[in-house]
Amino acid sequence: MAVDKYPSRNGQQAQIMERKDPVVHRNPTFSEGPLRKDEVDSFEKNGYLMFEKLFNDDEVSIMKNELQRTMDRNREREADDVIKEPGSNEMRSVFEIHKDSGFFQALAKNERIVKAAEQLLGSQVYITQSRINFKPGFKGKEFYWHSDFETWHTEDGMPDMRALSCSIVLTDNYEYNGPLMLIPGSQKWYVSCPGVTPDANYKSSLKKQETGIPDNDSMSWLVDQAGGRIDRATGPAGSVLFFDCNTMHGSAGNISPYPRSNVFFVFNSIENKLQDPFSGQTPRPEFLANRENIEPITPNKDRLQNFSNR
Ligand code: 6CS
Ligand code: FE
Repeated sequence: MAVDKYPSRNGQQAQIMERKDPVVHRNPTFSEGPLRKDEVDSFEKNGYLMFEKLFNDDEVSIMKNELQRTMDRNREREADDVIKEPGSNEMRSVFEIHKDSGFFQALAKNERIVKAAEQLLGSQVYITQSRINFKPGFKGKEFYWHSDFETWHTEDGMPDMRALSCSIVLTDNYEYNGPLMLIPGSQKWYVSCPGVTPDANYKSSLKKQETGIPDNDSMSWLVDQAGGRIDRATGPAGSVLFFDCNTMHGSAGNISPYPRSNVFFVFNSIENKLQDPFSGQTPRPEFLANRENIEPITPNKDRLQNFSNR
């Protein structure tokens, strides 16, 4: 098995280690991307970058319509890729949407987001995971603090930190409807988590993550290194957040009447394909971690209107 640069959940105590990979993988072939130098530098420093209204109101209304169709199609479906909120039958997430409808397939290839991902990751990219998070009003529960990479490395065998999430905000995100919170600069540190991974952990972790979460001391240390700052991804529908795979993030429950729905695409470098999980366990299912028929994305310029089902 490959050397484990980022051990975690191996029965040891929690530990903070330095990141061993660059945050921005600068590559002259992809440096002419859509992001300005100050935007690239800001992503490198903070571990995330938000664009207000990267998609306009017409595009957002198409996306919301598709979101509703996805919800309606999946509501009665008992399947592993449809996740319900803990303690209720409300929908929490639907996975693998980039293979589902023609619309989300096209959105995942939209050049506005793909070219930014290529520029930051310094290579062609593919989608390793996608999902919609619904965060319904009143009933949407929290996502506890975590680094996505910690899970993707340990449970999915993602070798290096060379992936990022692109979250397209489909409802206005306020301080009070459970927006994503991020710790600036946390992407530079890897929190090796205590405990071991239970078998088939994903069956419970997608509702409520209890393994692969930082201990309180490491979490406090990360917030201290950020000067006590915890940032929030608030903004109008159509805004897009890019965040590094190792940025520490989480979100609180939503007791407001307003849902907080997002589409997530996780872009991984084509040079960072999944291997065997570093936990030594069997790989998670394809709907969470794509391994089959991996091809780099060809960015698509087409208008989203062309793919709408309306
Ligand atoms: O287990 C996973 O892959 C997912 N879980 C969380 C809480 N965030 C990232 C990812 O979608
Ligand atoms: Fe996450």
